[in-house]
Amino acid sequence: MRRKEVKSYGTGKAIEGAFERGQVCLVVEDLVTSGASVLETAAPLRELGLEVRDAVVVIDREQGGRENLAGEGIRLHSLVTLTEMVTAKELLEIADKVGPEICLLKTHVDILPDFTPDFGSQLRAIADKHNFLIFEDRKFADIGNTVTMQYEGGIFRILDWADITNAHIISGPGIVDGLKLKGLPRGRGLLLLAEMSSAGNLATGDYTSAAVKIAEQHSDFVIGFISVNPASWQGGPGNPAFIHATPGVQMVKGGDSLGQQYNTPYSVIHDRGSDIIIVGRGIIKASNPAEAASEYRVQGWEAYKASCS
Ligand code: S5P
Repeated sequence: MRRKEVKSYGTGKAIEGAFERGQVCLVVEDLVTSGASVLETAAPLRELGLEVRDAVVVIDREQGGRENLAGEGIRLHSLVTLTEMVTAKELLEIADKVGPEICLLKTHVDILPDFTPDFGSQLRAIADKHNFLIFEDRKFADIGNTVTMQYEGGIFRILDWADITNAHIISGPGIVDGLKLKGLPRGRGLLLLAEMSSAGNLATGDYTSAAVKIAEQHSDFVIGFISVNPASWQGGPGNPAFIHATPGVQMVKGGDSLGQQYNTPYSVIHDRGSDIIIVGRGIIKASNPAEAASEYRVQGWEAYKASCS
């Protein structure tokens, strides 16, 4: 074990443990950014004659750590890399920056590598400061009894901090009854996935109509839909009080390599009759997320004004 601070009392040793010169020592750390911390550990180990050739970390933040360590003769092994991952800390920073531009912040708490129970209250404070709602994109899909527990319990306690969550209707209306049991007394709202943006998805035709029917039967708790083209729904999108939120939005039409399909803000709001554009990578992967969020907001608003005239 390497002490970060060498105490003057006790043994006063930076490195504790049973070892002999010439033995190989594997460095274990939680996270590597530039690799400086691993190198700080390797130096005193090497001074004592231990060989350091490899380091194992949970998260490689891909900010030069691998290369810097290789330069010092240490091979990096990581369980996950952060190219695709946003940490809770980064999410809170982004939330504060994009806050003035958005009406809702949609989260996936179960992908945060550093989630802690105070995440919800921290995000809540930012939401209150900028006056946006929090939408946890949990996509519940189980039977009513199970979702009551998934909504309220576990480590995420979604019910405590998310204004809105969403559910598939694959399991039938019982899922809405279950979520409503917990959410309605807390003033929460639910979006039903009536359509999806991904290629080949099965939420079409009768399935979409069934979502509308279930929403109408639970209009005290269901506030609207995740939809892609509500203007084209057979029999119409139902009660005009329902909100339509549409994912799969970028500035240009296209898609990703895993089935996502993108439409433009104009197409979504003006042509497809939706109310809210849901933008993921178009904002969080932008070099300036606040600026990107502002552009999406303006384009969405212009499209809305065009559809009013
Ligand atoms: O049908 C859907 C429903 C949802 S909620 N298609 C989606 O893409 N989503 C979510 O919207 C998806 O989970 C992701 O969080 C976001 C789209 O992200 P983007 O990076 O492709 O814009």
